[in-house]
Amino acid sequence: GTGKFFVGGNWKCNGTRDSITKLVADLNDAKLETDVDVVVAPPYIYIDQVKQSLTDRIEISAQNSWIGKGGAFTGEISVEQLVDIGCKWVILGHSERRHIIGEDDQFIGKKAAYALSQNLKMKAFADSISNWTDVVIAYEPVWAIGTGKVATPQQAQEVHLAVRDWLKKNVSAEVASSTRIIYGGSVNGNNSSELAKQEDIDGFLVGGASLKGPEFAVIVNSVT
Ligand code: G2H
Repeated sequence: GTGKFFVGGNWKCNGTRDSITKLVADLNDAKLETDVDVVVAPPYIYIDQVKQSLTDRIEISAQNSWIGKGGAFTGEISVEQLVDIGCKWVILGHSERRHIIGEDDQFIGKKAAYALSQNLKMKAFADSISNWTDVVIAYEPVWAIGTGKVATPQQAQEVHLAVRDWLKKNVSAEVASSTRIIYGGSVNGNNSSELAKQEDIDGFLVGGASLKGPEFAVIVNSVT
């Protein structure tokens, strides 16, 4: 693996004030290994609630951001607003936004460039990146997303290595060796430790299993 492990919880469009209160309490109670970066991504409207109540040990991500500065863009949330409310990260280019909402490479690339320009870090694949230090790449095979069908450690390793080779050829050897490449797609408390043993898997983006605090903690602690 490369550098510090990274485990993100992508809550997607789930939760209520009550369920999130419970989830935050469970996360605050969990004993998390120190050597892992831990981030959770609540729905926009609960970010402030989570920021007010969650331990500083866990950083907060948004699940999306607008492509540029805020203004007359009904229904959108700007990077500046996310930074203002205490968000450190944003997930961009998730396949649900590509396939269901129709975002394409160009649109995602614009968002990525703008988010990075405002010092929001990113977990996503994207073009238009000049500073890779703040980028985490998530590989999620579409057939593994929310299906309960996880990639085998060998399958995931093969793709992570290919992504790293791509970075080496297209960006630089240094970026290839320092950028964290995390796996997503039906990761749970039973399969995370085998996956984490693979050389090129540097952490996880967890969906369904991140909605259960104790299980999410098991995943965080399984990577060390
Ligand atoms: C894949 C993943 C997290 P899940 O999208 O982004 O979700 O773990 O539910 O497959």
